[in-house]
Amino acid sequence: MMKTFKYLSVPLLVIMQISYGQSVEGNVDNLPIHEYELTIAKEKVNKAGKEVMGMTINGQIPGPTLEFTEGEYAVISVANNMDVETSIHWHGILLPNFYDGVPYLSTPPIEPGHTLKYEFAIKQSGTYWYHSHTMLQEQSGVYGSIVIQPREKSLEYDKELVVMLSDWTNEKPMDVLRNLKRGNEWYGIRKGTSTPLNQVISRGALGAQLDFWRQRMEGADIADVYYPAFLINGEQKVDYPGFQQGEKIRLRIINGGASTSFWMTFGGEEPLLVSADGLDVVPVRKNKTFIGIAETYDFIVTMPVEGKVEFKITAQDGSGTATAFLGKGKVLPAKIVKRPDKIGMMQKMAKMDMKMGAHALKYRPKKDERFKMKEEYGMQMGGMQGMKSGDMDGMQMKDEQMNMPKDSIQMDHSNMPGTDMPKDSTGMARSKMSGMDHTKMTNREMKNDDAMGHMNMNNSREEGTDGKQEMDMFSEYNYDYLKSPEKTTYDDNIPVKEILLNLTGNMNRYIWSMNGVPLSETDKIKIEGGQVTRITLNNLTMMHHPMHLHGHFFRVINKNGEYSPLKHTVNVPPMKEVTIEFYGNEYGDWFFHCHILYHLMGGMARVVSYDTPRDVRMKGYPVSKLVAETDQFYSWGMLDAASHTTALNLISSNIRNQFNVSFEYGWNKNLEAEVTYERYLHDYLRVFGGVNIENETPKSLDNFKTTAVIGVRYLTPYLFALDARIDNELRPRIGLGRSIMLFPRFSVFGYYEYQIDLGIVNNLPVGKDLSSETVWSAGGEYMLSRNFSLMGSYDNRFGVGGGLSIRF
Ligand SMILES: [Cu+2]
Repeated sequence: MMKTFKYLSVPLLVIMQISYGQSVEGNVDNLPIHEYELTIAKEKVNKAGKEVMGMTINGQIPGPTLEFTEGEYAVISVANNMDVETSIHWHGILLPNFYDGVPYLSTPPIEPGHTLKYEFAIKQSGTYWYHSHTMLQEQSGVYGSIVIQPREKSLEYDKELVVMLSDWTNEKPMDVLRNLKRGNEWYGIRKGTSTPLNQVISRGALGAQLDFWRQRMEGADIADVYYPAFLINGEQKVDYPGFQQGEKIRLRIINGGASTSFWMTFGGEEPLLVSADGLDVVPVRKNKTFIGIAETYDFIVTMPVEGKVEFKITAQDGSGTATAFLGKGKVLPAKIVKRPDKIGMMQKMAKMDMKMGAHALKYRPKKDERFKMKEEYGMQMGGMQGMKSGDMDGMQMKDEQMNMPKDSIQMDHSNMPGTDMPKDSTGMARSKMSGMDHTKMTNREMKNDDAMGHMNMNNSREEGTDGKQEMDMFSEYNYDYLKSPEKTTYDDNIPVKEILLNLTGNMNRYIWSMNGVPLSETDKIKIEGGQVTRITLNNLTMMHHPMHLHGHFFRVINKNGEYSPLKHTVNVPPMKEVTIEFYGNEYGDWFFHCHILYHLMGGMARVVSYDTPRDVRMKGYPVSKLVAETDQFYSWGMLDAASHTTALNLISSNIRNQFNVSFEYGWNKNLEAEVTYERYLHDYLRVFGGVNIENETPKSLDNFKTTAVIGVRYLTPYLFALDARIDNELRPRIGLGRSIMLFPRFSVFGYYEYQIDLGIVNNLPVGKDLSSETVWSAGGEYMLSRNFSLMGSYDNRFGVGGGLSIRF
């Protein structure tokens, strides 16, 4: 009975299973028990040339592979030997809500010194993984793989190898997030992915840059964090010499990266992609393949007669690679994936007339503006009248991606049920259409290319491509190569609930949300058992978001129609729309979130709720604690120690609130200190109030003047920071500041401030004794490291000087 999970297209059986509570699990008493013990501890580890504190499972990173057979009953004890709470989430596993492992939502956290026993029936097979769902612990090493063998083997191969991919930082993950929150440019500089103005201009992209700046965007973005190492099974380079010629090796590849998606390439002959997110797909020969964060893909690699096969992963932004070798002898190299051209992407996007800058933090979070938002922002269809983005996807067909004409899949599905496909020795479904005239298809493709010639947007012309241009700059990310061997559709009679989620984000403040509302300001998404929930994910940001739904497999609607694949994680490319749908056969509350950990912590998450009574065992573990993790205060400071002035700035900020303390002391003994509290009305606008102390009066520098100030701060189009205020003597003041990176590491900045003293409070007639004051400064900053910069500036009060800026 439990086998039905895989093919939710059998609605009758599924409906019969719906009865909330434990009964969904059926009788588990007779299942063979398979036990594991895991211990999570803090330990010194060296993954990237430096010994730092990491978090290990049973003393290792990644943790051990948990192996099961479908039909067993898993009992996994997780002991917490750390001084902080932890948790384990079983990613992609269908299990009772209580054991899903999201602390405070479905499962209690594992307190320091405590052990939690997770137990569930294994109702599926395939490649999955597990990881901590507490804060950023996954980045520190709390992840491992799960392999579940099917009751009956569906694929033929000789050996298998788990391949766990991840990213590694030597920094404390919370420091990484703090640096993202403060907008530190260092990570981009460090990995060479920043796009300073000199490069933009030399590429003739100033117009595009201005277009981006006008919409308050710095540029096209791919990945935010600098990683000194990317890992395969915990190593930057790893050898598996034990495979013999002719053997078929099933690679079970899992992306356990905290914020890195990868391009995978293989040396030797084209590998056979056989499964995605744990479930079998119609096998397809495919080499260069994208793996989003938290996805899993299984490939069967046939060992060559001679040499060892290189398996290479390249971080999506081209900032690093890792390699595994299978076999012995001469290396059969994997294709090199070129670094994406961010300036080129920006130019193309500017040309496509994309409307950016949708709010990541709306003014009125409770007001439903989803559809307005979708209409206003995103891909504007000006340049491609009458075409839907889906059409665009469907039109690109790269030969290298498949050994089967994709086009044919669009034909009448009823004629080609997947089960009718004969299987060859590798278990590959040999398509009836594989003999189809391939040249003809190529001609058609080329015709499409011609028709759309003006929007050819091949942004990564990697080696091995025959130079064919792509329609759409993100088409290489679509899932059209994934086809379920079975129909995945639901019965027409089942009611469908449609949900629109615009994916929104703000790089300046590193706030991530959906529909402009972060997790901390929203209610649960109510869904119903016995219904189909169809979610349209409309990405209005410049980043990819790998969206993961707990406890369910959803259909990712692609060109394969009724045979669209089932997945647990779907990558949504920038400015693209992806529709997923799933059948409600669960109970409880499930997390739905972006699997970039830093985006999840930034608020890009929702609770999907069947609105069933909360498990009594969750008493004392309020969900508000989970929500609060996404709305923490982050604090940072900066000290300028220069020959002409000393300045100190301290900021503490969560999503809506910010505290600022600033202190400035010039060589002429001018002193100004200010404490303000500000409230973000939306991403770009905040109101503030506070106290200002200044000794800078025309008559005497010993005379301190304390004033109360209120005002607004606003991030203008073209990214100017505007500060407009008035003090209790009714003196208005306006300030404007901007910083631009001219060269790698080198930025210029300018600040202008104008204050008028109308003398109103002193009861002088307006116009009499009117004085004004102008303050301005301009300078440059050269970043030495994440925390240090050399700076020099001219200030109209203090003159010329230079010194050191320290970020802490
Ligand atoms: Cu994201």
